Amino acid sequence: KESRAMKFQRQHMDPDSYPSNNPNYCNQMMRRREMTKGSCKPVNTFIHEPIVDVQAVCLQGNVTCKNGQPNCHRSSSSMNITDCRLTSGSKYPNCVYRTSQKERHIIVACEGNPYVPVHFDASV
Ligand code: T3P
Repeated sequence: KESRAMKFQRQHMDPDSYPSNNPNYCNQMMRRREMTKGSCKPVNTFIHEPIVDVQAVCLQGNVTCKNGQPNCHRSSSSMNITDCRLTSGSKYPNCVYRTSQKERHIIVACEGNPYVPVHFDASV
């Protein structure tokens, strides 16, 4: 079974593609990473940084998560990310996304031993 840590990697990690200006990036990646099965996931962020650097965020500044839980962490450095947002006219199974490149601090929730990212909370 897929662990929460593995799911985070599937949904949010893309270390090897440097933010390209491919307007189809999200349409391709949201499908390839299985976030368009059953429904179109409305918002999803991919992180273009080495996995070790993203795992290290769990040791960085502790912040409260949007849902009130205490286990979120804000990256001390800004990171290269791509936000994928479902377009308003898009109808399942045709999931159409807007792709936007950003450089932001990320906020992730961490869990377990080892203490690793399991949820992407926000970028700031
Ligand atoms: P997950 O918990 O699987 O990481 O908040 C609902 C989902 O939207 C959550 O999925 C994270 C995702 N999300 C992003 O990926 N980027 C964002 O900037 C925000 C606000 C949410």
